[in-house]
Amino acid sequence: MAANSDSAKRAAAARALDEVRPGMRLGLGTGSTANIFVELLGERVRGGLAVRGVPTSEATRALAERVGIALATLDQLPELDLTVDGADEIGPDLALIKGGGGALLREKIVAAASAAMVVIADHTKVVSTLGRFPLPIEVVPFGLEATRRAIIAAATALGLTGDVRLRMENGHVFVTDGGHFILDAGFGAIPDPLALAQRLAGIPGVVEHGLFIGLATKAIVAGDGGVQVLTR
Ligand code: ABF
Repeated sequence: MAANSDSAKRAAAARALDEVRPGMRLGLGTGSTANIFVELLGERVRGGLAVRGVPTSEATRALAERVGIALATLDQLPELDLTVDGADEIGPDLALIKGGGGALLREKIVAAASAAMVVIADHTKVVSTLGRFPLPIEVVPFGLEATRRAIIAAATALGLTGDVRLRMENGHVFVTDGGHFILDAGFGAIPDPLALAQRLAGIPGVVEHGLFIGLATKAIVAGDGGVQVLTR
């Protein structure tokens, strides 16, 4: 059915629209798959569907405004009904790696404020063990090298090794919407994501990491075989 990645993303995004009810307060994700969802949602809104959205990035804010979705801040709507977002990897129990797009901090805050989180993706994102995709870790610029070493030490304690690299973009350090940097940690397979998440959360310079554990309630995954719904 979904012959390529784009049509798979579209199929997953379209299926996620079935989760949306009138009056819902929605978290709006970031990335190319979430963008398709926002565009499709915009079509529904222009057809009369009343919802309010909280964007997870400035990029999503701009897109959602353009397609006519009524927006609010998370302070105005601190409890959301549903967040629909993409992911870089979907592992067992719907544990995720997110942050390839650099929006992981707002994405996690918004997901945590939502009663449900639906992940939309093409089937290539589903893995049996997280870690093929380098783990994004958002850090404060102050003490960057000390924080980087603390991350390596935390991983080493769990038997994980690999490069931890500062994310660059067009020859400049990538800066998040929150004014932080991102370290991409290529640890390879992460057999115990919770243990790593707990250790990373204990490092002072780490603002947030891209392991989303216990947040996704459903994943809608599309590929050549059609659309599949995964639950925890
Ligand atoms: C966001 O966008 C991120 O958390 C993730 O890094 C990325 C996925 O993007 P895409 O849908 O373009 O693959 O969801």
